[in-house]
This record gives sequence, C-alpha cells and structure tokens, in this order.
Amino acid sequence: MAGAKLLCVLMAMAVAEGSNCPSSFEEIGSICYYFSSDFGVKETWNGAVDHCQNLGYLFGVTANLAEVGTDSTCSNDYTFMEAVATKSGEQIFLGASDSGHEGQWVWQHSGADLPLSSNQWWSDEPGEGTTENCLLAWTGFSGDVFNRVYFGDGGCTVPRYFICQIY
Ligand SMILES: [Ca+2]
Ligand SMILES: [Ca+2]
Repeated sequence: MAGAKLLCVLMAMAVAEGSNCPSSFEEIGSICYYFSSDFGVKETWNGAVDHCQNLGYLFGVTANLAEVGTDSTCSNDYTFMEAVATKSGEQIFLGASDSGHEGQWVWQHSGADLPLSSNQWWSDEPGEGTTENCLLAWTGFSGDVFNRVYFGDGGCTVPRYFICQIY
C-alpha cells in the first residue's frame, strides 16, 4: 500500500504542467479528457472504446475510456470527479468492466483492478451479475448540493455518454 502511494506521488511530479490538449479534449488537472456529452455522442461501451481510440489515432496520441484510481490517474482523480459531477446528470460509461470474469472488475486500458471493496461503488452496486458488465458513473446529490460521484454496473449495449482520456 505504501509503495502504491509513493508511486502515485512520483507520477504526479512527472506530469508536466501546462500541457495542451487536442481539439475536443479538455484539460482537467494534468490530463486531457473528452466528454462525449459535450458533443451529444452516445455509444455502447464497446462503441465508446472504439470512439476513444479513434480520437487518439486522429491526434496521434493514445486515448481510451477514462480510468479512476489507477496509477495513471490517481494524482488527478479528485479534480476529474469534480468535473464529472458538473458535466451531466446522466449515467456515463467509464473504462472498467467485468465481462471477462463476473465480479472481477478490471480497467480496460491499464489492466488494473477496480476492487469490489472500493468506496466508489453505490450501495448494492454492482448488483446485476452477468446482465450488467460495464462501469457507470453518476453524481450523487445531498439536497441540491453535489455530494460525490458513484459507480455502478450497467448494461454494456445501452448507448450512453462516456469520457475518453489521453494516456
Ligand atoms: Ca457483471
Ligand atoms: Ca447496476
């Protein structure tokens, strides 16, 4: 655990400040993100992966669905989650699924685990077994005030907004 934290700090220091993002991507913290809700684009989860990767090819960078809580993102997660909360009231796709092994959530780009013990999950989520294998994120509110972003499992073939990240 201490080792993982240290890695996060080192990665944070290695990220250059003031980098520019390609067109249609937005710099949040130190990472470039594409919010499909800004462009009215909804895709299935697999379609969203393709969409992100194609945007990457277009700009000569590596892009894929966004991750949270992995080594490539941990220095940026809080800022990113705040931005997610302000973007859309809808459930959006992020880049993890348990399609490979039911109940084993894996971030598709990094291959890192998303543990079931993560406090990011909404209570009772993930809860739909093999019928829901793709990661959704949504904003929880306490009264009218932003509370936080929650995770749940959702159907992979329902077109939804999604977020791409440049790695
Ligand atoms: Ca599942
Ligand atoms: Ca669910």
